[in-house]
Amino acid sequence: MTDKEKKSIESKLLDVSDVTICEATAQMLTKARRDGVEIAFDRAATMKACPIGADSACCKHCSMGPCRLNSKDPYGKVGVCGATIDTIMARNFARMVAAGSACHTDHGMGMLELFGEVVTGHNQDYSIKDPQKLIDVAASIGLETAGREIKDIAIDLHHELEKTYTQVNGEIPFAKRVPKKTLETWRKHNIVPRGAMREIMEMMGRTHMGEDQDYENIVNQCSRTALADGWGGSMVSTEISDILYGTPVPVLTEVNMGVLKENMVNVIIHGHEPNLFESVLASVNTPTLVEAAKAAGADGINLVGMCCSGAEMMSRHGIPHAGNFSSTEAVLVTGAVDAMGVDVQCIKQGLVKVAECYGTPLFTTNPRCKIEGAQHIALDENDPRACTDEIVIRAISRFKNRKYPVEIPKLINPSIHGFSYEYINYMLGGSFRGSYTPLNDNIINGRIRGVAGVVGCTNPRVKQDYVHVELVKHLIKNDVLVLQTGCSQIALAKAGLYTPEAAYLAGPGLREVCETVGMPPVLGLGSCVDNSRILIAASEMVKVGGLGESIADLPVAGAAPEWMSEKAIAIGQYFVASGVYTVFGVTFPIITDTKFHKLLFEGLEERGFGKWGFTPDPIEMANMMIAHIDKKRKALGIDKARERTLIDMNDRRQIAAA
Ligand code: SF4
Ligand code: MSK
Repeated sequence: MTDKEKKSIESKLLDVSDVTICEATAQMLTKARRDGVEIAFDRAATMKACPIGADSACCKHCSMGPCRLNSKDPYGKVGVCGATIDTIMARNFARMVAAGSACHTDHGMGMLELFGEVVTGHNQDYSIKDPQKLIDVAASIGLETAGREIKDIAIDLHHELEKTYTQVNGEIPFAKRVPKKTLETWRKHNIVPRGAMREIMEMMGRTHMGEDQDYENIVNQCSRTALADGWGGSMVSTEISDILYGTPVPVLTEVNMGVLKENMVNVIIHGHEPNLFESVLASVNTPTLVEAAKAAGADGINLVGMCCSGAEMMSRHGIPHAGNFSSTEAVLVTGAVDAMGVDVQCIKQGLVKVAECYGTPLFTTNPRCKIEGAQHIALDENDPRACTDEIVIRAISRFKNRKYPVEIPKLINPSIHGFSYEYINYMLGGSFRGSYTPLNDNIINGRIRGVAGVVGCTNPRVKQDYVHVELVKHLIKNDVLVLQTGCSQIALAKAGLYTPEAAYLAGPGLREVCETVGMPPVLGLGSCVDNSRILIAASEMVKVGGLGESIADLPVAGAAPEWMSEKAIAIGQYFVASGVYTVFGVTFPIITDTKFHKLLFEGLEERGFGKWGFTPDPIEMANMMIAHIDKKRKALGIDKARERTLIDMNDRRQIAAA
């Protein structure tokens, strides 16, 4: 690169303080620039997003195109085949839903396949760790459990859950968990998923050139496909992971890049499926490997997670977490990572180059996700240790021969995670009367204004973590209890909100509840497939009573403030189809003042579902969600209770001051 070219790139780079509020990532981005290494923040600055694509105003579904419509005058022209802007945007959106749902569903199907191998005795490397969860899941879909052997229930459960993926007609098994009125709405619109493979296949076929060209009809199938993910592929994945590896309960852990240790062999696992990580956990605790690390001069082996597999292992085992999606390249810049193992999803190809610059071996482990330039060691689930021991051995060797100076940001946040649906049940009601009744009661009496799910990615096109943190702070200040998954919870953990002490940031009602129970005002439920836990919690709130008959009646809202992936769009659509108002930030692939926009942002709600919202501003986002929660409180007739509660609090203070 010439000096002139270098200068031109440098002039486009943003100030580090403008791209992230994560101090550790900022420190590493500064170091990367010093070292002449490029990471995603700098690539985002020099790669201008295509404005036509950002508006979803182009189609490349056939070779008569690609056709570009004018987002300033969307009805001014049509594609060569005659496709209108609404058809084009709906088809593009639908294919994002299909791709996102396919990712989660593929993950879930892999988990179920492993479960099948375990229950039939063909796999001895994994086992059923939570038989009670197995019984509960089986009972929830109507299987007989009383007096039966665990193995027999497990075989039936495996057989039944396979329908989630392969069934051609009928309703997926977890439709039985959906509140009655919500299910009636789905049936009325013919969107109860049959099986994920069928829905995704139909979605892809219907969005081919010359097939479904009615945007409303396309959106209907979008909902059906997304529901096959949320109440199907993702939910099976969560439930089977709990059965095989244990249902999370709150655990104190540490988050941020300071969890890396200069004097230890640092191994990072990044991706989504727990199978790899669970096996690495066994490897790093193997005495011979620990001895080998010590013989190489290390104090031991330090296993650390990132992104969603990190979030899952943090929730289940308290494994420290080094950072979210936007920090995965930055962490390599520390020079302290002795090996990074990845499986599937959200693995940036840019990792290869950064890893090379710092001499870190980067291993892909899943045949579905190889990356040019990375070393592939396949994880065979019938012999997982062959792969994971090798990763650890290579990490020890890299530690012994470390060539690069190590700079680890000295930042660590203590953090409590692992609030599964089951634990929330227990936490609120105790062992004898575990239930969501106290939650509903506190919503009805107004101490808790409502519940928000704040989830999803970080995105180098917006200041990392900033929108998540400001949004959540504003929500809890207004007495909204926040449930989180995925990379979003890591942003809040780094901001120090995952401790009971953070309740001081909450409004008086939520603070009182948090202090009584001893919980943080923000609860982490796991990885992005674990959004299914939020769906189950919402169903339980309906079942307990007092807050309406369907999920659409609940005073709840959702947000993905810094989303980037197609999986996030699939998640958003299954929340909307389930009845939840869902607001996205960053950008939204749509043109306002079109029929398609009106359908997503208004029409779906009129049909009994939730609806989409959009704003890049965190405070506006919080206010939109709070306004929706208040609208639902009013419809339920519980708005007055909240007014009284707040007046009571002020009254009490005034009385005390008098
Ligand atoms: Fe153009 Fe129609 Fe082909 Fe799309 S399907 S590229 S709008 S001709
Ligand atoms: S990893 S999908 S960046 S949450 Fe699930 Fe994070 Fe989003 Fe990937």
